[in-house]
Amino acid sequence: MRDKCWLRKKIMDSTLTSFKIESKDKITETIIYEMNELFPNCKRSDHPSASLQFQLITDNALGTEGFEILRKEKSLIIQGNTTKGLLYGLFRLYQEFLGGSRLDKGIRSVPDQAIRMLNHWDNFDGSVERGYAGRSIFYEDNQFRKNFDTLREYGRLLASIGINAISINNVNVHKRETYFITEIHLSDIKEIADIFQQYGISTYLSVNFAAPITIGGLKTADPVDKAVEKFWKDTARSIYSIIPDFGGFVVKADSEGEPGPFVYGRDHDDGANMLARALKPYGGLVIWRCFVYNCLQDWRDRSIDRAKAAYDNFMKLDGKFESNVILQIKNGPIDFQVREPVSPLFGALKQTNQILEFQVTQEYTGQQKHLCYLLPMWKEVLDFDTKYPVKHSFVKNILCNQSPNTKYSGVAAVVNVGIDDNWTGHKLAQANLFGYGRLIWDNQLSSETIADEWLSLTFDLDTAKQEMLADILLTSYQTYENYTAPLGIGFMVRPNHHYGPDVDGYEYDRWGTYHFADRNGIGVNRTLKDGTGYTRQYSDKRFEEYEDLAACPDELALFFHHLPYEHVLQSGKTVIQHIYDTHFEGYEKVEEYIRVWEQLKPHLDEASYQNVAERLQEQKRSARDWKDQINTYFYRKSGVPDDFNRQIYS
Ligand code: GCV
Repeated sequence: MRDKCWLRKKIMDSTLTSFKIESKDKITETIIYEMNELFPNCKRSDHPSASLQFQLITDNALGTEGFEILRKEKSLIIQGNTTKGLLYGLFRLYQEFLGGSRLDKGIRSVPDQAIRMLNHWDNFDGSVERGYAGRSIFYEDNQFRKNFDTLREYGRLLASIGINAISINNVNVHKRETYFITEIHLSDIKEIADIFQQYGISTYLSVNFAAPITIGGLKTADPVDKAVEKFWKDTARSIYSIIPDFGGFVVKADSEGEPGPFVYGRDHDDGANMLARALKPYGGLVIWRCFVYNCLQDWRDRSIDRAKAAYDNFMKLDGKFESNVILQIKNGPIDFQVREPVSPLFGALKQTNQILEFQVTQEYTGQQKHLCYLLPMWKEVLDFDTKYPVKHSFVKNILCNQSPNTKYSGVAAVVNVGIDDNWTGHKLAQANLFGYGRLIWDNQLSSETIADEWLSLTFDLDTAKQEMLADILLTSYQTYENYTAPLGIGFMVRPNHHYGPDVDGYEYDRWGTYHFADRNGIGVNRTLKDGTGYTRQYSDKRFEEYEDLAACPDELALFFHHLPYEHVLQSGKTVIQHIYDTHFEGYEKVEEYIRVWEQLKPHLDEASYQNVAERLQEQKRSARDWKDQINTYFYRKSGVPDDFNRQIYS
């Protein structure tokens, strides 16, 4: 029995008795199904006096996805311009009812971000790259699972949090998945796309730029080659003849071994635009990732800075892309570390459609063995002020305002879902999936509100106990940061699988992720003055802040500066004492989480209790490793003792 997550409760005592929808399409049928599921007392009726009515209206301000819920005496009315809007309204109504609201004031809601996407890194063999919740929900053993009930439940979960786009295969497209765009597999993909479409979700495929060679029999994938162009045009025609509402392509090119236009001396606009022209007649989009960097770096060469790569590669192309190309930009310049500055492309790109990319799957944040509620991090990114001299200079506004086509902007995230019964491995990691959807629909929601919403939909706790659990969620991101890599430094993880500490694991490797710790200090000098010059990729005001050590925020001090261990941070602590303190605090906090979870045991269902209890023990074991390895490493390097004489192994 799969976990129904936040949609587990039916409203039995609902006053709703009947409903009517004035249109007929796939989403309408889905609404009817949902009505029966969520409000079992509802019956279909043609009486306009029904106590819940769905009305298709014309109200431009609601757009294609917004809704309004109104109360008129005893009746509730959900209005929208489209059935998709009505569907979102229905899920919202459900949530509000469970939250105890009778909706006397009504609700009007329009999503803040147009594209609200999830990216699966699932492979046809059933494995999931950076997946921590079991195997793929789509594939096993190079076959489609065809487990449509699961997919329907998944579509339903995603619609309930407002997701409207999904890519269903890994951006690292291996040989077998390259064939997804051929007739061999398109009918299977259509079955998946049809299910998602009923929930208002468009399906995308990741494609391999070298497909013209690997499956097209051509000698080249050069984007200006006529035969290559024809290959992609024919491919697009064939896809849309089978899946008319296909979303488009997601592309990782010239990155970590994936092929791309650089091979042919072309640039990324050449590659993206060629694909875009093939999809354009059908309304398809090309989502082109900016995660392009040199992954064969020589650690001896201090002049290369991986952080600069995305900006260096794409800034010069601003304004050169076809109207249906969207650049997808990771939230930070490196790779989903627990702490990074916001990518300098936000605010700088002014004439390019853009999507921000988060990672819900916890590759670098504890791999769903550790609790790490990521909403506070995502809020910081969306609320980050780029300080460019424009009216709305926050990332959340820039995504839309600086995309030439506002409909082609938004947020995407690598999802944390697998075939595990509870979808996310760690039960509490469901909060990240739920919260991601809620936050990108409504950018004003706080991490606290989202935690409360999720907790009250998911557990049956009284207010005091729910607060205890909310406190665990809300402090968990800071806790994780505390016991792992300090002050924005990143990548002190074990190579390849990225779990557990290994301070020098990447230090002499080719990936460009170094901390440069020696006996005097640690950190990467990225200043313009005498470092890599990365700071100059930001707006003038942000440049000045990051360049100047006295102004640079503590949490990013080592990302931007190489500092002596005895340097005093703005907090008043030295770098080395900060490292010791945060590592002891982080570990102790995990011990506290275990105590709180034990107190909550009598009030939790057995499966959830066990699931989290086991993982908290692993988190404690791993946090202890982190604490002791990091503290010992820096004690050995610096020779500076802890002010409080706590145990550090030497
Ligand atoms: C899908 C990181 C991950 C890779 C991932 C890559 C990406 O490097 O470790 O597994 O590849 O990001 O975002 O493309």
